[in-house]
Parts: sequence; structure tokens; C-alpha cells
Amino acid sequence: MEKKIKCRAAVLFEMGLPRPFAKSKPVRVEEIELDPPGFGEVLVKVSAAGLCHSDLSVVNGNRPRVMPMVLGHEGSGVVEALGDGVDSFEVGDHVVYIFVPSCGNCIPCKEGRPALCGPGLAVNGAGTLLSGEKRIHLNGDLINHQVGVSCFAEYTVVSSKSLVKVDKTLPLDEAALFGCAVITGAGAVFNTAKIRAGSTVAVIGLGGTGLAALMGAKAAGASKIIGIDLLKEKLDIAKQLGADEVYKADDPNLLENLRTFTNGGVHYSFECAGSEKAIELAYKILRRGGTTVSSGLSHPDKSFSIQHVDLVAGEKTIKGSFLGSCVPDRDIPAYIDLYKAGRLPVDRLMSDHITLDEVNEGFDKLSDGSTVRQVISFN
Ligand code: CXF
Ligand code: ZN
Repeated sequence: MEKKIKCRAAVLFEMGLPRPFAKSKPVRVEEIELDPPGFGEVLVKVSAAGLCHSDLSVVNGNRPRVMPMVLGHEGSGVVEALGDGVDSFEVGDHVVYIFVPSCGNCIPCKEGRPALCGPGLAVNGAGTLLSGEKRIHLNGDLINHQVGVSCFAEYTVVSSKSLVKVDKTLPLDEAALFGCAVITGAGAVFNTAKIRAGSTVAVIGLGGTGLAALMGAKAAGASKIIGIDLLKEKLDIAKQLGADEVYKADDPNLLENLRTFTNGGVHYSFECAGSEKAIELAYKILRRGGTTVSSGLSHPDKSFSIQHVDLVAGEKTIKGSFLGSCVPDRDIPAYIDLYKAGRLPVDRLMSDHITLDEVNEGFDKLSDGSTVRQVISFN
């Protein structure tokens, strides 16, 4: 396949522009040109892409990246063409994007920890594909990929190591959510924490990943699930999804009430908000022997503080979780099966379908907290 492809894509030119984004327009829909897929690469026609807080963090400057960049890291699509050397996919396959390409050869990959792939993390920082190449041209210049995906576009060229094949009976807008919200949130529960049935769980930050963590805790047999967020609307959604109790994060009685409700604190707390205040709270609500798992991403300048003696004498654990500590080829099909069996109601995360041209407005809504997952539809 030799031909270049022209298509529309949402390009971020400058981080940190003021709100409302509908007015400052940090993202512009432009016509880009994609090179044909190189060795080990795949051309995918995008079907759906979710707006995630990690995209918003790039837009508002909390997650500094190389500019300009075609945004989007959570999405799904259909394989349109294969580069040389790709034998794991066929034209017509339905795929979900993975936001860390895994080389398969480095020590973390060989240890079964693809989220920690060395080359994958390096190329993500550099704005290239796993090959080290960029395949996106804008007005004749090469521009950057977001974590090897850049699926806020009608087409993508990506490494085959950035894709997982999925069941064709699953609607592609639902499939998209498995690539970030579901593996990050549910993966933190199933893989990073490996919670024990009957344990008590609190989730702090009830966006897409937090609600997916809550669903994961339910599926894994938690006895009491607590949702915590600053916004009352999010607490209401958590209740509808099966939270047994909810607290506003700024409620002055939160600690006392939570300790009474759980008889001394939770076994597991999941920080899904991406703020140092959230991880400090996640730690404070643990019972002795408890574990905090953090999957939120805050600004690289931020640190958090805990009482050292309490960590030691209380035998507490704090763990980071990236990509839900998942093995995507193994876990995405498994989580899709749980969804189909009604045990992980992922479709409930979807708030609205929007168009590519509505992305700035979508980021305003996401900043306000008035939505969970807005999904860009391309068909
Ligand atoms: C992020 C992690 C950093 C890269 C983009 C995706 N995860 C979830 O949003
Ligand atoms: Zn995400």
C-alpha cells in the first residue's frame, strides 16, 4: 500500500490556553496527510474515540507534551491496511488502541509487565510511533503522535503493538472505552490490587477510570464500596452504579463517617483523580494493613506527603498503577466477556456522542465535570 491518506484530525497547537476552550480553541480540526504504514504498522479507520482526563491534562498544560500533536488515546476502529511484517491482524479486524506500545523484547515486557515497556515509554515521550517514526504531516511538516495513537482523526497509522483485536459483535463505541477507562480502572482493581472478595473499597475521583474501578470492585466481590468526589453529580452516578455509600471529598466529617461505616477504614482505596490531595485522602482512609492504589496522573512538579511512622506501624502499602498493570491482549478480551455477561456495565460510562468539530466544547464539559465519557463518533 503506497498511497498517502488525507483525512481530518483534531490538532492541539498550544497547551494552557484559557477557558472556555470553545472560545480560545486550543484544538483545531485540520486536514492532515498520513504516510502509508511502515514495517510493523497498521492503517486503521477510526470508529470512535473517548475524551479522557489525560487528553484534557495535555490541553490545559498539566501534562506537558511535544506540540503540535494530534490528540486521542482511547479509541477503536477497523483495520484498513497492513504494513510489511504484520501477521497478527487482517484487514477488517476490529481493534482497540493501547496507549503504551509494548516492544515485547525489553525486560518488563518479558516479565509480563507491558505497561512498563522501556522503548514504549520513550517513544510516547518523543511523540513518535514505536518505530521512532512520525507518520502525520500537516502543511508539509511532520507533527506528533499522542502516545502512539492520535485517534481524534478519521484514520491513524500506528504500530501493531498499539492495538488489540476485539470481538466484532461488540459495538465499536463501547469497545473504545476498554482502551483507557476500563483497563486503567478495572485493571487497577483486578491486577494491581488483586482485591480479596469481601474487602472494603473506596474510589476517589469518579470520572471514567474511577467508575470503572468501582465496577471492577463490584465484579470482584467487594463487600462495601464507597465513592468519593468533589461533585454531587458524580456521587449520584456512583450510587446508580452500585456504590454503597458516597461522600463529598470536601465533607469535613468524611473521615469520621467513613471510619464508622467501614469499622476503621477501607482495605483498599483507589486514587483516580490525579491530585496529591486525592492520594493523601486515599491513604488517610485506609485501615491498618490497607493498600492505596494510585492511577491518577498529576502535574510532574507535584509530590504528596504521608506520615512515615503510620506507614510502617500500620503496615500500609501505596502502589502505582499504569495501564491497570494489564496485559492488554489477555485482559481486554476478558473484560469484554465480563461486560457481555453483565458484570462490568461499561456502557453506563458513556454520556454523549459528539463530532470531531465539537472537541473544544467537549473539553469544557469535561473540565466542568458535567459528563463522564463523551465519545467522538466517526461514522
Ligand atoms: C494515560 C496515561 C498517560 C498517557 C495517556 C493515557 N492514561 C489514562 O488516561
Ligand atoms: Zn485516558
